[in-house]
Amino acid sequence: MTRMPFVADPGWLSPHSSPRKPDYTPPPGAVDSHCHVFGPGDRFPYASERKYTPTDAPREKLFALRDHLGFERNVIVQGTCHGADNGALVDALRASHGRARGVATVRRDITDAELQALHEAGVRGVRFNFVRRLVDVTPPEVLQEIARRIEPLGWHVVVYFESQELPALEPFLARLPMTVVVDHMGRPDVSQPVDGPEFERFIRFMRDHDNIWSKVSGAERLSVSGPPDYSDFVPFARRVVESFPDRVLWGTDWPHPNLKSHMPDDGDLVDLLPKIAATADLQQRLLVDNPRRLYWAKPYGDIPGTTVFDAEQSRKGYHLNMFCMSLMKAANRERFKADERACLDEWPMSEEQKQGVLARDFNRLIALGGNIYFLAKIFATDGKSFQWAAASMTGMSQEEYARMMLSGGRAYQPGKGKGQGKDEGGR
Ligand code: 0GY
Repeated sequence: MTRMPFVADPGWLSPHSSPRKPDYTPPPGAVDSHCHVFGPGDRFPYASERKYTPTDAPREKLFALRDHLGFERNVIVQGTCHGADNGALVDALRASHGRARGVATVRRDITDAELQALHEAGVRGVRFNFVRRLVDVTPPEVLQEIARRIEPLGWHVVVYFESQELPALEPFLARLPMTVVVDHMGRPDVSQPVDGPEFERFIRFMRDHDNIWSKVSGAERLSVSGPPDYSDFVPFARRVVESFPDRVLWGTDWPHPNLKSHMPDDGDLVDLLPKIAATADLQQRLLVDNPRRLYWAKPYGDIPGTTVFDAEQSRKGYHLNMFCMSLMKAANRERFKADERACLDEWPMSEEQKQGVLARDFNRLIALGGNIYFLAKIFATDGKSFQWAAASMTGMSQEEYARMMLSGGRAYQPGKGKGQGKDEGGR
């Protein structure tokens, strides 16, 4: 059966066809935490209850933009034009090979098996939308039930509302037992003072409830002064980032649905980041640490002193570990000994990985995807043993380390910090 092609709404603005390369380089691992995929409509039809029909914004274009702007990952948020049919979202998540997570829209009658399938595809949250021009509002008792259903999966809730709705929504949102992420800072009027009553209300909301996070996105939607600087938007986002550095996310909002005034150049939006998050530390938290915690948390990520060599670590360390294996050959060992730097430069490793090898910093190399069984080729090339390497990784001399191991190994003593075991170093 051939489907009728969808026709975008009259005057619909499509995303920028060739955004410029931003001057700002996001930190390694940066996440665009708010973006969408729309269609293509002939594969993933738009929902009958939609309030707008967009131009297609398929996953290939989103992933190309991610690479062009210097991001590593995406969080794809279900757009209202797809209703509760998460087909396009799931397709994009699967095609991302773990580099995208999703926020879905679900109905109360979704089965546990369907929720589990969404989880396996990479969904980590649901979206509750209170913006009346986008959706028919769902009653709070239904949302409450959905929240109860998703809680066991460790998911969170993303909410979209207009600033005037906050007082009415606050009791409901604050009572939700999970993290609640507010889109676009609850859409403040940025022509008002940043310390005026409306935005103070939002800041107080975040201060009073530590389950509330905010996306400091939406410059192109909220700004009155407009591109390329969006200068009236910046102080609002900056205030939220500086007040709650561990509860903020940022996203492009590509493909920018429903814009009327202009279509932003996504390069301009990325160049706002150092103004919104003025230090490298704030940028790291906003773009890497916070989204990682919310979307890529590993159930085994908090085992003390242990980095599990999983698929992600293996991908990260692939070239490093292949370099290590090259040292199995005597000729390669000789070349490495003759000029370590030149030899490392033949491999497409990160500079951090190369520095780790040069410094023989094996803890750092494990964090960067190295596997100790491969890294062993480095210290074997130096004529060193496993015992020497293990000692170097604990900050002990080889003799101290050997004594500790011979007298029973490191013992855990409640109340004592790491490395304070009774037998440690025989001291
Ligand atoms: C956004 C904002 C809008 C639309 C949607 O799902 C959507 O339709 O989120 C909007 O029109 O303000 O964040 O994409």
